[in-house]
Parts: sequence; structure tokens; C-alpha cells
Amino acid sequence: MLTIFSPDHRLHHGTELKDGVLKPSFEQPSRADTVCERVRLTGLGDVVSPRAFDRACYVAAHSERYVAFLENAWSEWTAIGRSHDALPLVWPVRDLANDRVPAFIDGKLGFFAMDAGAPITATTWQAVKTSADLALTGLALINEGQHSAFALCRPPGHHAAREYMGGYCYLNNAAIAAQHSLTLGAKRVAVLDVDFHHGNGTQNIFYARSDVLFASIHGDPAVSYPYFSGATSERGSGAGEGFNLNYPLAKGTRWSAYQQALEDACQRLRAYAPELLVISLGVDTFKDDPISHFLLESEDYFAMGAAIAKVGVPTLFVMEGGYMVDEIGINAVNVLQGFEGACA
Ligand code: OKP
Ligand code: ZN
Repeated sequence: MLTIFSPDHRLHHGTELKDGVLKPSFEQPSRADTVCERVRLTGLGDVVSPRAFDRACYVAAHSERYVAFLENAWSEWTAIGRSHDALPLVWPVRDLANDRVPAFIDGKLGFFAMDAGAPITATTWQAVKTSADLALTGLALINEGQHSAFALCRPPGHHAAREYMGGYCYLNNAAIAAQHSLTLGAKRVAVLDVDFHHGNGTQNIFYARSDVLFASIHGDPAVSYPYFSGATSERGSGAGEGFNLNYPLAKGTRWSAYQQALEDACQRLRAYAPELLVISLGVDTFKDDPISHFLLESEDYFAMGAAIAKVGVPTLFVMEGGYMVDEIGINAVNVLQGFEGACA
């Protein structure tokens, strides 16, 4: 399996609030470098560079005004003499919500964000754009005949919705690839999100549509970030009714319970008969992950990959979360090797 990687990811490293204190983010550059080292060590396949894609590919999954905000946020933030990471501090909750974009950057940051977990620095946009291009390059390789590809994206993307960033995510890399596949002519695409956290952004982008089946297995939102989405009752709307499948699982979930949800999801994905399967591959389901509370072991990830292979369609793996830096390379590549072993 080919891996698509770029050192551009190192252009993004920011801060986050932990226990009320601003500290370096868990989402740090060493994550992608660790995974890439593991890819090379195991001989998974060649590591290739991304191609460049048109901005229209991002706007197809997001909105014009949101992409423009991401492009311009840093210059608007620094124009008034600021030099630290740009972070929102006020949000349009419930009765304050309307569709007017504030003119001032502090208002824009809140309007286009779900939380203060997606800091913007001088070089964030370059890293974000390249991350989306990795996923689009993976799709191109599959369209050129590869059965699978691994887009080693960083920053991750699955919390990024049509019009907001959050949870370390800016552009939704998996959704951009899925949408581009449809733009190029596919009739049905499926996205399976195995990151510990609910893929609220991907759900948001495809919620009213039947041409993308979205399934997510994640920590119960009653006790897990992002708290406000991920319930079983969220099944899609309008034409998309029934094409959104959430599998919230309890704190302390081990492989046996996880596997049941995964088998059910994979059966439904297979019945949908998509032309492409996109996997939002987070390995923060690992027992020692510092911000999650499932209890998967490294060997379980081989079985996860094998279960995904049984869907039996071309598969694009897109890196999402995973914060136990010593193990994320092993766990992510175990999924890919388990997948390849079951395809052989
Ligand atoms: C991104 B991805 C934990 C706070 C959670 C945001 C988590 C974003 C996860 N103390 N902060 O889905 O892995
Ligand atoms: Zn996660």
C-alpha cells in the first residue's frame, strides 16, 4: 500500500487549553513522523509526495466563506498587533445564532469554530491545505488503479464541518476526498470513522445526503468529546435519512464489544455497495491513549483492518487522531497490514 506524506505537516503546531491552562497541544508534529517511520520500518510500501489540487475541491465539501476565513485568519489576527496563536473566545450558541459573519476577526473566529481546540498560526493554512491534498492524492492513486492508499494526514479533519473548525481539525480531509470522488462521477461513497471521537464534521457535511453513507464508532457523547453529537438517534435528514449510522460505545470498551459494532457497521457498508470506502483512521481507541477511554490493544488493530477489508471495495485510509506517540505508528500500520493480509 502506498503512503502519501509531506513534511509540511510540521508547519502546524499549536496550543490548547488543558485543565484551564494553555499548553502545547496533544496534536503535535511527532505524531505523523512516528507513523511515517513505522511505515518505512515495516516496508508497507513506498512513501510518495502529494500533488497540488484546486481550491474548488475544498469548497465542494465546505463553504466559500469558511475556506476564505481559513486563508485570511492569520493576517487579520496579526493586523491588530497580535502574535500568539489565534483562538476563538465567544460562540454563537442557540438563541445567539444567526447567519451574519462578523467583520472583526474575534467574531469570525467564534462564528467559524465549534471550540478553542483549533489554533491558527502563521503557517497553519499551508499545513492544512497540504493535509487535504494528501487525501486527494490518495483518491487519485485509487482512481489510477490502486486498491488502497494511506493518506498520512496531519492536521486531522473529521471534526471540521461544512462551516467550522474545532478539535484540532480545519479542513475535513476524508470528506473532501469522498466529495471529490462523487464530483468525478462516483454514485455512492461510504465513510467509516473509527477514531475514538465522533466524526461530527463528516456527519454534518453529508447529513442530508444519500450518496454518502457515514458510519462512526466512538465514545458515548454523554461522557466524551465532542459531547453534542454522536447519538444513535442521529440518522440523517431528508433524502439522507438512514444514511448516517452512529455507534456510541461505553467508557472502557474492549475489542469484543468494539468488534460487534464494527462487524455491524461493515455489513451495512457492504450492503450499500459503495464504489469507494474512506476510513477516518484514528488510533486513539488504544488503551493508553491520553485523551480517550477505550481499551484496544495493539494486536486488535490487525483484526480491525481485516474486518474493513471484508467490505471488499477500494479503500482510502485517512489519518485522524491517536495521541500515544510511542504506539500510534504500530497501531495505525497494524490496521493497514491487517487490511492487506485479508485482501491477499
Ligand atoms: C481530535 B480527534 C480532552 C479534551 C479534548 C479535543 C479532542 C479532539 C480530538 N482533555 N479536546 O478526534 O482525535
Ligand atoms: Zn480522536
